[in-house]
Amino acid sequence: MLRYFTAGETHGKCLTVIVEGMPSGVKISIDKINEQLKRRQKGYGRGGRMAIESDTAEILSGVRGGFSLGSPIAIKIENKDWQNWEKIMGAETANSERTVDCPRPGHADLTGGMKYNHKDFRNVLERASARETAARVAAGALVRQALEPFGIEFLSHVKRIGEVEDTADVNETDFFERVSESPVSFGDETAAKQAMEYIDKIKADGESCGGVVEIIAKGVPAGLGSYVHYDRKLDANIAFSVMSVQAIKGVELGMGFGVSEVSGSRVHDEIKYKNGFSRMTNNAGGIEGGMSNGEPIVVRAAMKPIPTLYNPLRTVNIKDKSEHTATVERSDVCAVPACAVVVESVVAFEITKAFLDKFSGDCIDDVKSYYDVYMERISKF
Ligand code: EPS
Repeated sequence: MLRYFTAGETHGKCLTVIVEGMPSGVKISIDKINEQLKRRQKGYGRGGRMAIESDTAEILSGVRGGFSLGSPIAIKIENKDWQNWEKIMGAETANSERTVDCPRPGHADLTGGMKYNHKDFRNVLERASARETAARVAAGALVRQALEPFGIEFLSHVKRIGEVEDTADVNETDFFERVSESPVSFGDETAAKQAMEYIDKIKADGESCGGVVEIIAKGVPAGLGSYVHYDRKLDANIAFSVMSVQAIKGVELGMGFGVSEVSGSRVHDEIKYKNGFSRMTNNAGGIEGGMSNGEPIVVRAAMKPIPTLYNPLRTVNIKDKSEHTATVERSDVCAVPACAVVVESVVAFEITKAFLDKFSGDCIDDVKSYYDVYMERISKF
């Protein structure tokens, strides 16, 4: 079973991720991991930190000569900012500079402090920070390489930033090229301009903003996941992993909440047959009964505004319980384009996991054999 663990604090020495369950013989490119890490660092509205970091993966184990060994794969991403924080964050000696006393509304600070008995909220925020998502992107970028020979690809874009929606059609031929060049990962240039003006205004007001991201997985064969086991349902596992991303407050598949507003005939995708089964529409977002149905998998996620406001909200000082404004930490005004890359990565991880569960094998050649037999059988169904 494919799984991963991350370790690391935002201003600690480095981030680490251990991925376990990759079959042997998968061709691994470190450049492909670094490409995704670079994508995650981009986006209009980010704070000062991204100018300091240039996230790069170092593979410490589990890969030899460009191929996975079947053993756990450990990846390290250095925090360049560590040199500015060593005295504050050191494992053996740490001083009390930069203590955080006034928890930010909307952040893990207060409840995390109560739960782990940390009176300095820095001990919470250092781990709760979205910096950890760099490790998750590395994990996703690593494992999705196992799916490349099977023609499965993952795409993402930003659908909304605060009040500004991108209404461009994802099916336009050059849509994702425009997205990759857009500072806000929009397909429509006019809307992108409006989104950037919106971010400027939000920043000037000492505010932050969220948005909606959309992920599309293409080439996923029918039958990943399960209708039999609640805990193997593909939509359930995707929703879990997306919801586990920092700042995500909502997840939708296909039509999502829209299914509640119209009658059944306008929701359910009619079936046709031409060299195999397909659907006439894709309101289900590629998943029916907890299983992929062969159509593209479409996932949307809502990101809340980042809780650090330069014009801070009211809170209470932990020391004397007096009314106070929240502590201001350096942060991003808008990280929605980065969030799209993170959600794309966790969706890629989940789909790779479901793929390797279905076509389970210790080496990629066995996986390929099981895949071929299955595809041959369902092509004649
Ligand atoms: C982030 C690094 C962090 C934040 C951001 C994401 O760096 P720093 O705290 O040093 O500025 O910019 O995290 C948050 C917005 C948050 O609320 O934790 C990154 O690498 O993406």
